Amino acid sequence: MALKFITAEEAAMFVNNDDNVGFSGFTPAGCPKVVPTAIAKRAAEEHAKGNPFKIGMFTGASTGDKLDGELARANAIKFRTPYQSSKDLRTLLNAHDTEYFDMHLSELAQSLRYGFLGKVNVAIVEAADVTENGEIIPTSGVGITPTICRLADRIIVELNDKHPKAIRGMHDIYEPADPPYRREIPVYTPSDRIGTPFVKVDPAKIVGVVKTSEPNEGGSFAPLDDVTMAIGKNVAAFLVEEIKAGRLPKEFVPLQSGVGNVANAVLGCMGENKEIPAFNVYTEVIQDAVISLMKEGRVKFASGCSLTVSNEVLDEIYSNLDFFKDKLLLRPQEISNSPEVARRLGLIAINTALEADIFGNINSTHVSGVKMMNGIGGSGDFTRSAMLSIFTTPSTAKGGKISAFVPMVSHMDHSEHSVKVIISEYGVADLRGKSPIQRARCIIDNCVHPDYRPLLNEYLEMGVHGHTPQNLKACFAFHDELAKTGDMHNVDWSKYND
Ligand code: 0RQ
Repeated sequence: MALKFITAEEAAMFVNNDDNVGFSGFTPAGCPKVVPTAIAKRAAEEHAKGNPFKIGMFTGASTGDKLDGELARANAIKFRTPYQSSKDLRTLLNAHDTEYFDMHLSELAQSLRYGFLGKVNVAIVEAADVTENGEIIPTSGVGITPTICRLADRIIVELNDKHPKAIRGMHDIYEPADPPYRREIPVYTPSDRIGTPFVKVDPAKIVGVVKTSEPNEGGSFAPLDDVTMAIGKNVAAFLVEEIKAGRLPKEFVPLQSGVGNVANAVLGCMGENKEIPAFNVYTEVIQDAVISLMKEGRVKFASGCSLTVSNEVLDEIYSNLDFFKDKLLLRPQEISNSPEVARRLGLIAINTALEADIFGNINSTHVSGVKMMNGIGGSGDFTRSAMLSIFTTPSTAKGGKISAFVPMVSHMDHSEHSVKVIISEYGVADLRGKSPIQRARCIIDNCVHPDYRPLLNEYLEMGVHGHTPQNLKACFAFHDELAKTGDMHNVDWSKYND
């Protein structure tokens, strides 16, 4: 069947008010750009005429500004899942102008197939290539592409020539069967290929192909500061000790690491520390540091869901496909983030916390317990199933006025039962095998900023009995004082301990 080439504006006409739209990609990598922008323009025009125009949105994870940003600014989003990191969208969902369902990324594709989240009317996918018989080659991120293409009534392809057709072969597309027919996902090492190099769709559903040369929206990383470097070095030193003590195999195990500056610094420090053997990566986002370590032979293979790299690094990969193609594999998030595979491979999972409590619970999502930052993303998929789950965080935020360590987290994403180790710029708290009070002492002594250690020790000495000595009247005093005075230093326990 011949492909029909259309403009972005024509493509936008296939999306109706109240439709649920699935988008390809994972982080800005692999997301469509010109069609979402045209949909946002269409929404603004309809709103100007007094007509409603809002869509439900399923994506892999966060997206680029040309997707979440444009649609949020046009107030065109009715419902959004599973993860976002857009400033404009964050404003909408914290004001309830957009309903947001924050969910584990590994679960989205199957939740769509099971029908828990409603119909997928349209799939809009970025491609490096598309054939007349319906083979779509994704670009630098996969996300939920195979599932939305299979479930959608209509498929729009954004064919982006910034991504060479020669990346065919860098993807491994596999969708598991649904219960009661599900079998194991047969990934036994990070480099195992289990699927096809393309997404196969019914070509009759492709309503149009939009050609574009829109550049990737890859960001760059902040220069490493003392705090991120210290965290990175602490992680690397801890892992070296674990190998020496025989608690990690000397061949090492694959690594998952979250997104952002701290994660990039941690990987850089691990690569520099030659006591850690060259390792494999089994993760969701492959960042710049993985690529530079691959060039040095320190990372042997990386399996992920996206190349969330800066544009310079993406160009470098595309210019050296002979070197990179057998060392990188991009999979749907149902596979890259599969808890089954994470448990089998025995991953070391390293993710970042917004706040932690002294008993080892983690808040990754809600500022002061109420305002959504981004979402849980893949952190839960990996943390619960990893062989060794680590959370990193700077000990303070906002110039020291906020302690990242508090008596009780104001929202809980990862419980004490899943969190094995916490690391700040001050040191490492190994929580394994410790009771709540032992964990609290360990975190206060090793990770908390010295300014806040006395306050948290006093909290433990308030005379509460029980296995976990939480004072339910005082446990949110840090947050209370932040809200009232703008500084957690001002906590005065006498106000809470009557
Ligand atoms: O605010 O931007 O105004 O300066 O929060 O904090 O230290 O820059 O950290 O960018 O690594 O993000 C948890 C949000 C950390 C991220 C989170 C303020 C701080 C700053 C950001 P400013 P940093 P990062 C893989 C795995 C969940 C998903 C996940 C995340 C801003 O890592 O979204 O792990 N994780 N996915 O000042 C108030 C506190 C604060 C605070 C920091 N306690 N209270 N504000 N901030 N701590 C990725 C995917 O799943 C795709």
